[in-house]
Amino acid sequence: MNEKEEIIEKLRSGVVNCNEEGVMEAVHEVIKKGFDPNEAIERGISEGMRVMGNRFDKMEIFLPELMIAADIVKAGLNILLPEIQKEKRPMKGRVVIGTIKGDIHSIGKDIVAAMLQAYGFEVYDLGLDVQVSKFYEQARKVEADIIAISALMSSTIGGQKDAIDFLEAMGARARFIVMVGGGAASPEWAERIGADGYAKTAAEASKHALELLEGRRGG
Ligand code: B12
Repeated sequence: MNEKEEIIEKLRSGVVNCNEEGVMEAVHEVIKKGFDPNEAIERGISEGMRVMGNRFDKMEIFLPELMIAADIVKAGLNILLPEIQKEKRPMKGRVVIGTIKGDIHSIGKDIVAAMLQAYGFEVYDLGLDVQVSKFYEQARKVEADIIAISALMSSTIGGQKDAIDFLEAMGARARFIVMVGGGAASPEWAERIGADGYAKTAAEASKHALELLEGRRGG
């Protein structure tokens, strides 16, 4: 294993083993050695969180352990996300992003927001538990191109449809590209509610956002 792979593995296993010290050491090594922070987040930290998510689903771990892992992830992201934002690229478009009302899952959304920034988007992050009308209000205010909505629970996913219906009701649906994602969403769901795009990971979301925007601008 080369040095970069070792650090990525240290990030992944650090999250899985709730080893905050190990994750922090690895995060600082990523910066010191000049490795790509996107890759460290996607293949290291996010992957570790996905493993923990699956263990939680299978009841191999319980909520306290999951919350410790989530806190470690957030601490690591707090240091790595600003590194991504340092990479200046030409502005591609504006995105308003948030986790839908009733839903406080923020990790995936934060990663998507950071990755979009890395791809050159100007990102306005509304945070979590965001009311449907807020997406429209902020998008109108900043003249956004894309509204991106995250939902992780079957009890909150309906909010993505409500947000699209709200845009329709305001006569503004055609003005914005709407992307949906998060554990509860799927390509079928996106199609059913009339969203313009769906993606499974932050990297896919960023690529797809560019494609959708280029499509709208006529290539
Ligand atoms: C971490 C976690 C928590 C943490 C959240 C910490 C935080 N600050 O975010 C805590 C412990 C607080 C928590 C609380 C709860 N949780 Co929880 N949680 C999870 C868990 C384990 C992982 C989520 C995560 O962070 N994954 C890692 C990230 C990187 O992945 P991701 O979120 O999927 O995001 C990626 C993609 O989806 C995509 N993406 C994300 N957003 C978007 C948006 C767009 C536009 C696009 C294109 C793409 C995209 O890109 C991301 C990066 O690659 C999931 C289980 C799971 N397997 O997902 C349960 C899970 C989501 N939680 C669940 C539940 C029920 C709850 C609670 C009600 C309590 C409970 N009983 O466990 C509360 C919710 C309170 C509320 N009102 O929201 C359920 C939901 C069930 C359902 N289907 O309805 C799940 C599925 C667990 C389960 N199987 O029971 N949770």
